[in-house]
Amino acid sequence: MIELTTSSLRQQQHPLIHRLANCIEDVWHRYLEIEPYQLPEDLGYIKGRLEEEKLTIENKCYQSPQFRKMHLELAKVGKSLDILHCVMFPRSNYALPMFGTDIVGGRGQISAAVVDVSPLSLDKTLPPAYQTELQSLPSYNFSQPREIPAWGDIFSQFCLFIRPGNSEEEDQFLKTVEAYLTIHCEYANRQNPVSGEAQLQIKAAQRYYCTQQQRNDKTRRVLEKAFGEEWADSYINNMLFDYVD
Ligand code: BLA
Repeated sequence: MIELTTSSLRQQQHPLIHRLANCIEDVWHRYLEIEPYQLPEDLGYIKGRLEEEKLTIENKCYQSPQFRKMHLELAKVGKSLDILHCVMFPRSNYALPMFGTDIVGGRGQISAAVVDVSPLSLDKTLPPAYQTELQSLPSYNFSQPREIPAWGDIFSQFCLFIRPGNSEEEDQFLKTVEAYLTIHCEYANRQNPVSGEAQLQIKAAQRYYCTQQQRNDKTRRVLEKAFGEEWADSYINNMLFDYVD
């Protein structure tokens, strides 16, 4: 049932969002042993009101041996705003970065397209083998890079944050996300679990990542207008950026 409604929402969204949603699911299925992740009953398909416009949210969630929660969210606000949000939360016994991507657009134009694999280590760097793979990707000069906000100190040097200027740049963004995601899944498959002190550090770093993301006022404002302050706060803390202590 959720499967069907999810497929229908992406068909109404900006083509880049539709393509990226398909791409993310394809890579997940190809590389990882995924299983469904049980969402709280009322959070699969959500409708609210943003001023006079309808806000619809569709959530898809999976888990795998390495990932506690792999969350793909599509949201549509009336005819004016289309959103894709995706985060892969590693289990705390896997020393993996956080993969995250967000696309925000409306009326045919994407205003923000961001992707990163954010380090969760104390020294805030990615593992050397991981860096080597990212560095070997072809570089591309996007015409409209955007400035990372202050809370974005969680992002790596490989964070890509742009406003795509044309369809070629949209294609390049999609290719970059696919490449980051593929490197991420292949790297995850090569890792062995860690324990003890290392696991405590991973938990602390995930908590910091989530508390910084929770400070994104632009996300908060959209959700507050449609659902009110209390619901938005709970959704951000428990669904978008939850952490395990
Ligand atoms: C920006 N996120 C935004 C913007 C909106 C949202 C409206 C402003 C767009 C713009 O400035 O052009 C809204 N994003 C949402 C909503 C949801 C969402 C409502 O995901 C969910 C329902 N955000 C993430 C993740 C990353 C991220 C995983 O969720 C990165 C890995 C980044 N979004 C991000 C950044 C900005 C943004 C860096 C720009 C913030 C700014 O410029 O202040």
